[in-house]
Amino acid sequence: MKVREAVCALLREFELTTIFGNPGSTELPMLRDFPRDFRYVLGLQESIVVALADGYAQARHKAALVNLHSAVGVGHALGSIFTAYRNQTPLVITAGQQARSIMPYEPFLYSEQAAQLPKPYVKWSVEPARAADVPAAIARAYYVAMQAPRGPTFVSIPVDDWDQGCEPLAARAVSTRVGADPQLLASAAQALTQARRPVIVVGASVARNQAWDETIALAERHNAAVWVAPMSARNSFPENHRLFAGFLPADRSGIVKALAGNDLVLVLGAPAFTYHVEGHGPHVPQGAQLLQLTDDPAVAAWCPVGTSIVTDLRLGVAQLLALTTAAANAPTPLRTAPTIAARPPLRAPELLDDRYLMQMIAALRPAHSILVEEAPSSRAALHDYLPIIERDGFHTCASGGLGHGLPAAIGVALAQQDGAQPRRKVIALLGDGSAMYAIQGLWSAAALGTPVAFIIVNNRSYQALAEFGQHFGIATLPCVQLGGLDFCALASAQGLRARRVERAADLEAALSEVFSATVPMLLEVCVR
Ligand SMILES: Cc1ncc(C[n+]2csc(CCOP(=O)(O)OP(=O)(O)O)c2C)c(N)n1
Repeated sequence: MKVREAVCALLREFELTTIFGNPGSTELPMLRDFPRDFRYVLGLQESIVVALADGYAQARHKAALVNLHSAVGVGHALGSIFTAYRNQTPLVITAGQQARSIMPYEPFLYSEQAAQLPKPYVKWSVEPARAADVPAAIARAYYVAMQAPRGPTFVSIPVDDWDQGCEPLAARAVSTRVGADPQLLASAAQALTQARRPVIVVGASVARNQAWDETIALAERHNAAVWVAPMSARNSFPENHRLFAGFLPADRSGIVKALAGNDLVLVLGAPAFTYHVEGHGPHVPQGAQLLQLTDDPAVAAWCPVGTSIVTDLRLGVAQLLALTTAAANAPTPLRTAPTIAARPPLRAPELLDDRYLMQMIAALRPAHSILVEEAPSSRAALHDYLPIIERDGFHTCASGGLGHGLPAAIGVALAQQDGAQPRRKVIALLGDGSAMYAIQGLWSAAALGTPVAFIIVNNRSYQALAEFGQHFGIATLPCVQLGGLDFCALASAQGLRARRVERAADLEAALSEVFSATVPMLLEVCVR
């Protein structure tokens, strides 16, 4: 059979029949006789293509397939590939390449070191030695992408390979989860049972490994306060739970201060810890023991103190539940966050601000809706006024790279459209600066008809950077003022309905409209 037929058959078995791509001449033969059961999702620049696929894969807890244009297309995609790597999102990324017979003559579009180009931010990368090896390369790329820790893989495919002959290849069962060392886990269980006052820190792999219920049960069993790990990209614990303690800062002394008074810090599915600023001194409070369960052996290896156990989080936490008993006198957990219900509601301000916006979104958002956030300086307001209480209800990027949120939200919404039940409304909460890294993603939302509610928090600046300047003692920066951007025009130019709000009095009606829309819609909220 031809390589194209063998690959299509394999992709069907892997449920990879949606191709997220942006085509060029070197990819066209892949698309000949495009099968009816396949779908091509077009993104208008490669960084958007990869982020679309990232959101889609995360929402489905399955791999997604990407096709990029040879060298420059991969180059455009690199930022999003880095983010997918940090997000641990399983992506099989293919890219076109020039024909094998003319490679010696440095042809137009040739990527001389194609397999090297996306490294080190792919887990495996190859340009197969022969056309006949392409199906096996794609199969391996899929299995590696799905193995823990999940992540992107890359296959460069010369344009003339698709019509060459090859042997068919059947999909195999290859395990995707790892289990803990039983001895280490037993001693961890013992330490947890004996702890006077344990505290839990949850990270994104609790959500990625679908360990939501197990984590709640473990926290309740040990009456342990639960903090969210610094910069966590997913939600892993209900923020209205009595044991929810809040969000750890990304600096060392702040973490030690927040966790002080606990004798055991159990970190689930997170690095310990992600720092954003320089810090010194201990990593955990004096006298506290650190226990980490992580699905990433590299994260286990660089953890500075304590015991690290490599395991799938769902398996590992379920085993801890099986091995531990509740402490006889469960102590009162230290320091839980004031519940949002206990916070006095904000009155409508003269000039709109992000805190009031978050409060209104919390009040009006559709039940079960999913928030995809990329609005850096509004994080604190989000934490304080917009609680995330349901599993898989929140996404942001783990890399800190802007340009992910807008297309990722479309990918998450496409997964809802594709039959995830119940269908959940997707709200993309984006800073004005962030939105501009991927604004042409709106075109894909319009083309797909995915009913994302895009909310732009327009403060006309890179506010987070203006604020971060103070950390370095810099009062004013020459590069943080935006302004002059008309998001309604940018949206309607790409086929989206759009509306702008400047006064608090108009916010409720506008939010209600964008939340009930059955098509993608953008709401630009001008805040001070
Ligand atoms: C790809 C990329 N480039 C630059 C940055 C640095 N950066 C961090 S926050 C920020 C400002 C974002 O502005 P906006 O989305 O308007 O949100 P605000 O800070 O105003 O809340 C920038 C540029 C980044 N994180 N990623």
